[in-house]
Amino acid sequence: MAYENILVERDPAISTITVNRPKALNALNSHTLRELTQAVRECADSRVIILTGAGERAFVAGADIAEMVPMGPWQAREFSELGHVLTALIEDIPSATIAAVNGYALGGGLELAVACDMIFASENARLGLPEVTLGVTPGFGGTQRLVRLVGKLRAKEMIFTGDWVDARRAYEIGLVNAVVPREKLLEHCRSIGQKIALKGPLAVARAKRLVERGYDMTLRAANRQEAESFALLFDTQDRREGMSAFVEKRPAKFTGR
Ligand code: DAK
Repeated sequence: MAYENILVERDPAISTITVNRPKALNALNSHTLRELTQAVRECADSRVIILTGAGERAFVAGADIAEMVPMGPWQAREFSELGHVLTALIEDIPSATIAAVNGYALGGGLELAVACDMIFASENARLGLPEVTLGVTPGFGGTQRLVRLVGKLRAKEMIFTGDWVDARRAYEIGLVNAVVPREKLLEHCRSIGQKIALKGPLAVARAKRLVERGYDMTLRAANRQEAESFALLFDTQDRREGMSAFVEKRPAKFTGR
């Protein structure tokens, strides 16, 4: 499918989706949110999806403020829904998702990143939820997902003050997996993606689901779900291949069955 505001490189192993509105620092308007949702659906059979922003300055500098200016409550609700559909989809698909944060990740941009399974940031990255500066709250799940990553105290400080953190501080508070030089960011994300793509596809997809669903469950229920998943995987070709390959001292060739 042809897209206007995003670039999509689709590949069975690692797909890359780039938000491509560099003149607006890749701000997310509704059209871009719809395109991203469509692209993530299209790439959901890839083992890994990398999300990043075009240009040198921004991953995504937030929801598009110009588009939000004339909105009333009903349009705002619909706009927020677009963000929630996209971020929930990112969490639900079997692909591992990696945010390559190459500059500003503000507001809706940070909310997009924290819906991903991993976040790698370039040294120039700045991350924050400045919505209160505009008189609104985060609207794409930021109040919930940021808390789960960095804890209530730090999340509240970021959300109530609207202050950004730099990449080093983001790493210190557990908001990003690692900080890498700008020119090495995509290469680094791809190398992590390649490692994931070599592992058992069913196992990685199950592990993602267990982590995501487990958050909303009691520890007991989540552990029971883990035991059931573990048992189910024993009936797969991938499990037989993975264990045989270990015993035969060769790399495993997984088929996802
Ligand atoms: N939206 C629209 N355009 C943006 C933008 C944004 N978020 N961020 C940057 N731009 C545009 C600028 O308007 C400018 O366009 P021109 O004037 O050149 O046409 C261009 O990108 C370059 O930006 P600057 O000239 O401002 O560049 P600087 O280097 O001076 O500053 C900056 C960079 C990132 C510090 C600054 O652009 C900035 O503060 N941007 C806004 C960051 C921000 O506040 N982001 C959060 C947006 S609010 C909800 C639903 C959703 C949300 C909330 C509620 N509900 C329904 C409840 C989500 C909210 C947000 O994400």
